[in-house]
Amino acid sequence: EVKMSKGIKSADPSAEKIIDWSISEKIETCFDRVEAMKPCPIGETGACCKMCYMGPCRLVGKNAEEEVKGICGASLPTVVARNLVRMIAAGTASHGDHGRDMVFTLEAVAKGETKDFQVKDVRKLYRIAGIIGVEFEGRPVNDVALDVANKFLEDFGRQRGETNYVKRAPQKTQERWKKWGIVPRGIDREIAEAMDRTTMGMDSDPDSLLSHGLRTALANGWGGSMISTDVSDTLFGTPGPVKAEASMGIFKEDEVNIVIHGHEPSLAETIVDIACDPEMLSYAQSKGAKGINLGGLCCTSNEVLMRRGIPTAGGFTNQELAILTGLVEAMVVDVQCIMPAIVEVSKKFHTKVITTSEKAKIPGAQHIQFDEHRARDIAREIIRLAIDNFPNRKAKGSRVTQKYSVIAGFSHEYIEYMQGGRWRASFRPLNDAIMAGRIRGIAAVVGCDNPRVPATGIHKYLVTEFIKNDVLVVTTGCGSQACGVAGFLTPEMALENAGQGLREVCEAIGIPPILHMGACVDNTRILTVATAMAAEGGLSDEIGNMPAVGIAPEWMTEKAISIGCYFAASGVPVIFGGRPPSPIAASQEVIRIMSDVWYERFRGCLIFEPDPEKIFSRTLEFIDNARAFLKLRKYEPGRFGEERVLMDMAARREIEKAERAAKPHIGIY
Ligand code: MSK
Repeated sequence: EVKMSKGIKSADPSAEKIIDWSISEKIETCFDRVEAMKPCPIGETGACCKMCYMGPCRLVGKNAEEEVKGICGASLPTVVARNLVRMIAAGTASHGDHGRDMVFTLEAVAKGETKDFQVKDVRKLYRIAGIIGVEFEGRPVNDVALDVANKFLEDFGRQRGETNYVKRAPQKTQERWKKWGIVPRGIDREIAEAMDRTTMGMDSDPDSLLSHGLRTALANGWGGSMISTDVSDTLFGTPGPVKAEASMGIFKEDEVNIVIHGHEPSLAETIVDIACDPEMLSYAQSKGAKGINLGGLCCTSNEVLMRRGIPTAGGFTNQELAILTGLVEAMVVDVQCIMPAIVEVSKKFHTKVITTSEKAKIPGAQHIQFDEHRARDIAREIIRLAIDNFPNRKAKGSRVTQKYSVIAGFSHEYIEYMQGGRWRASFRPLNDAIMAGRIRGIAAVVGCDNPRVPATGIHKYLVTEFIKNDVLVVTTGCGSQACGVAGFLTPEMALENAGQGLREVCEAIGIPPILHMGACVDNTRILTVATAMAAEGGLSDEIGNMPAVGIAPEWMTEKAISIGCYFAASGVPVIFGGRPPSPIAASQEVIRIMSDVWYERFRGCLIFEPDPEKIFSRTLEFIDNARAFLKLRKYEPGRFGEERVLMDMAARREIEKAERAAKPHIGIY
């Protein structure tokens, strides 16, 4: 029997209200199960080896790091490293599979096999073609699209060489990858090798294992995920600023509410189109509804929020709660981060859960297989089903009315555009603002929300503290929804909360202090922005050493681990928060490699820090250390602009010496 939750479970007020109601109604959610299910104390630190059936071996006890071995003789660092590498492989596989599906859709469009999609953003297609060496001048769009699709498909199965997008990284970053042997070859090859290396009797050197983990993660960041973002932009349009709404209050009493949830945009985009069809509207009216209202969850939500302004009901932990409003006629899910529990919750209401991918079926759900060759027919079938379900809605449910405005849609291209218009687009103003100290640095606050902590709470705390301290925040995935449902994604947020320097920059450019950059695959937009900033000059000439930090405050998926590792390998210090301990907590050697050794080699690292205040202070330490390394003016709130006084080298050295003397060395833990 599951003990019902008490106390604060979510920092999203609308979610908290619904959770309270679920407790009173005795409807179980993840917030109850998380209390009942204590984590395995061996598995949660990475100390359990189940790579063969002589075990599972538990590498615990006094001096386990040195003295305890598995039956095959594997040491604790070996086991912890192997477990982490398998997480990276799984995360890379998820994003890679997503990317592959997007390429298949592009291929179908290019071959004329589907009329339901087209290349919407030809400029973006040409931009990609230029990067990967596909001739585009004077050629039919679909011929270019087919060559691009074929080149990307090679990236999945390539056995030797480099993934196409490796060359996008700054030269110096690539050199580090070459030096340490982690340039990714093919996406599937790195995943397969990760599984092979980590099995019983294979690689038992933790450093060697973790290096391959980084190679696999890079196959995600500069492979599967980046391909996914670029192909989605090509097919559905590159995002620009768009206004929308967020919170569970987006659902409408008098309309058919359809939730789109998961990660892939293809079906969701089609549902958005078909929902606007007058024929569908009149069908909804014939059933007593005033209209059709779409709302999103998780990263499918981010996809259609960024491009179409479709409102969001929030992130991962809100999925059961959306059904508990009693207002959802259909929850349409595609892939990844879908709790099977939604089917159980839906049985208490009239909601129909519809799975659409053969890769993500749920017992008890209705399955309607998506096929990009007949996307519009499938979308029509799903919307009709939801409309037919509208008369079955019962009075029962926890209604929420409050909702917040959201500005989203900050793609790489738009961030570039907003700093100079179409013809003079650049990253100069952003670099200048950082050099001047108006912007102290950049924090990417991204990733999942997690019921093991007050969900979305660490996100909210960190982003508000960062902007107060003139740190520009970029966000993706459920992190962006945590900000959205708190009302943080508006320019007004800057006026009320940001430090003076950041506020002035936001007002001058007309942006919020927290930039919503998309879904979890779109973390790659952050990589390309960092690359462009390196190319612009004045800061670091590689991604490493930039005054920028990546943070996943409430991470929980294997995808998050893969993302954290590709950021680390690209040169970004990364901090993972949430509940202690960590999946590497059992081994000091693995902790050392992922912090000190990786930092030495790549200027990035992945550290786990559960205390939100320490995450905050350590982020500022990384940023200030990077500023000092780059010999930028020391950040002081409200004091900027004078850096334009030209200093000779002797004067710079004096400043540097004084700063070094004033600041104790802050090491990497
Ligand atoms: S959906 S991976 S809970 S960000 Fe991309 Fe959210 Fe994390 Fe899933």
